[in-house]
Amino acid sequence: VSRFKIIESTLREGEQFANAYFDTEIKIKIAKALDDFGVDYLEVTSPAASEQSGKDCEVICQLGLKAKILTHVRCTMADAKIVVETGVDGLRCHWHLSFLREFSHGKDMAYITKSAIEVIEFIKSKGLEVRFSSEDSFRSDLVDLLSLYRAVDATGVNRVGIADTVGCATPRQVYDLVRTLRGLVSCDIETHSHDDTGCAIANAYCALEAGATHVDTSVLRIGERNGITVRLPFTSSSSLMARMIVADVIMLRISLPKPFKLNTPFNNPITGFCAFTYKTGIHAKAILNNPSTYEIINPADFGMTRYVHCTSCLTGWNAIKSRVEQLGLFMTDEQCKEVTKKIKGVADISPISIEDTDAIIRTFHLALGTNCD
Ligand code: HCA
Ligand code: CU
Repeated sequence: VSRFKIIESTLREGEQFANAYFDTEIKIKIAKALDDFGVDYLEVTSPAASEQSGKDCEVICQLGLKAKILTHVRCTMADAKIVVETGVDGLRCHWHLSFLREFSHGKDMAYITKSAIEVIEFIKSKGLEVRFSSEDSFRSDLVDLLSLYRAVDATGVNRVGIADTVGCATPRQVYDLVRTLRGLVSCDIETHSHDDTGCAIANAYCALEAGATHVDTSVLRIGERNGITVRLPFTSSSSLMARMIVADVIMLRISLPKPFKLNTPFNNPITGFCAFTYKTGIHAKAILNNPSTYEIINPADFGMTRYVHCTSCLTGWNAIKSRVEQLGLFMTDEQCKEVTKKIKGVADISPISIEDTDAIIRTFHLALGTNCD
């Protein structure tokens, strides 16, 4: 996987998420935060969707962000004409191509190809970047898809996109299709994966391995139905970045932006509350000796903290020893082992909190002092 570009689609795909409601103010906040994070592109809802969407698109274009602003339109001259005047840097147009397209637009390949070329040439004539994709690429006829993309490539389009609109693709299928396409077109290749069957991260990664150059992401992976690919390491997101870091593709040193306190899923990679929490005694011991033993990502790179859990029946004495030190107390190893037994005994009966553990340690410590006297 070589260097790739992020097309951040929280403001387009993310707006298609059932519970998303973004007013202008929140759109601006999201756009600025993503820009600060360093995404290459921001994709916003089509100005053809509604009057306010058009106004918001213009506002975002005027923010002077480093990221290029893209929007997403149907591949028609009518949509393209509305959008080229809004100040965006580029357009992403698409045709539904699957065998089920008769239920969508019902157009044949000749029509689709002709209109794609016309729209792409028009957008290019306006000096804007243009990407063409087929919705539901993985349930589209392969010969149709490849012929269409070859014709589109010949127009000088900047990019073609593979979209797993329904989230049905497997990593191998994605790898094969992108690899085949890589051998056929000279333009860049974008990948867009929905997560209906839980393969979105793996699929995005395989697309990049096979030669894709651009990947669509959204914060918290929100999007239509259960969302798209990728969560950025931005605030509460993370999966693709975790994958990339472990594959040594990128090494990020970032601190998480403060203004966005999102409700992070508890088991989110990197940013979930338990992403760096260790519970069993065996793991805790090794983590305290050398975190790499059980940890492939360094929490400090993301401003996160490692946490050795010490309030359960699985807690080992090394974890308790570390807690004793954190509390500023001194105990011998034997004493730490003894108090660990007490803590395990209580935790066997009912769940205990860190305050309970601390209280048991302090009481035990106090009794030691008393004994000494
Ligand atoms: C949509 C469809 C889309 C487009 C993706 C793309 C999809 O909601 O309009 O063009 O890359 O999943 O197919 O999001
Ligand atoms: Cu989508």
